[in-house]
Amino acid sequence: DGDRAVLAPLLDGSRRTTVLQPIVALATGHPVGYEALSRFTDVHGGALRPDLVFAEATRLQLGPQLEQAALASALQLLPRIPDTCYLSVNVSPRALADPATHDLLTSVPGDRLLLEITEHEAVPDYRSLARLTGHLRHRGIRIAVDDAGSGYASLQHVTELSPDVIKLDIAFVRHVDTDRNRRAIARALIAYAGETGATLVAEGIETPAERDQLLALGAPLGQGYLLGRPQPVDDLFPRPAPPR
Ligand code: G
Ligand code: G
Ligand code: MN
Ligand code: NA
Repeated sequence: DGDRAVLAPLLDGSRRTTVLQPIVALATGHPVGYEALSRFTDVHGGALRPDLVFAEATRLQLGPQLEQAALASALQLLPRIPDTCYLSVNVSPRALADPATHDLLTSVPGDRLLLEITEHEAVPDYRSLARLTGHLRHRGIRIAVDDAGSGYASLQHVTELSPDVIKLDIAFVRHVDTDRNRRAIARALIAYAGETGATLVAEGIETPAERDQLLALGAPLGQGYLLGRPQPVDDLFPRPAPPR
C-alpha cells in the first residue's frame, strides 16, 4: 500500500546511507570506535529525521526489516575502520529477537563490534533479552545500553543486562558543567559503571566545558559534535587514489 511504497527506497538503500561518528578517549581525543548512524532523504533529497523513519517503519511492522537493512550496511563499513577501533551498531530489543539479526551479526568478527541496545519501547521479557545478549557475548560482541538514564526503561536495561558499555544520555551531558542536577545523575552513572566494571561513554558532548566536567567526574569516553560529527566513511577514511 501507499505507506509501504514510501518506505521501500529507504529499505533498499537508494535513499538511505550510513554515517560514522567517533567515540573518543576524553583524556586524549583519540578514537576508540565509530558508531554507525543511518541517514535518510526524501525524493527531493531533503533529510528525513532517522527517529521518525524508524518509528514509521515500526508502525508498519517493518521495524526489524529496516534495522536489518541498516545493520547490513553498517557492517560492510567495518573493513574501512582502523583495526584498533570497533564498530558500534544500534539494534532494538525487538530486532534482536529476530534470528535474521543474529545471522547478520555472525558475518563479522565479534571482537570488533559493540552492540547498542536502543530502547524505544518497554521490554516485555528481560530473561529472553538477556539470553540473546548472552549468546552474542559468547561470540565476543560487547553490549551497550544506549541513552542510559532517559526514557521508559533505560535504567532497567542497565540493571538487567549488565552491559559492557553504558552510554550516558545526552540529557545529562548538556550543561553538565553548569547544572548540578544533571551533574549529579552523570556522577551517579559514572560511579555505577566503575562499580560494575562497565565502560561509560558520555553522549552528545558539544562544548569544551562539558568535556572537561565529564573528565573531572571520571568519564573515560565521549561522543558528540565537539569530538567529531557523524560523517560518511569516504570523508573519514578516504580510499587511496586509483593508480594512473
Ligand atoms: O542519528 P540520530 O541521533 O538522528 O538518530 C536518531 C535515532 O535513530 C537514535 O535513537 C538512533 O539510535 C536511531 N538510529 C539511527 N541509525 C540507526 C540504525 O542504523 N539502526 C537503528 N536501530 N537505530 C538507528
Ligand atoms: O543512538 P542514539 O540514540 O544515541 O543516537 C545518537 C544521536 O545523537 C544521533 O542521531 C546523532 O546524530 C546525535 N548526536 C551525536 N552527537 C551529538 C551532539 O553533540 N549533539 C546533539 N544534539 N546530537 C548529537
Ligand atoms: Mn546509539
Ligand atoms: Na543514545
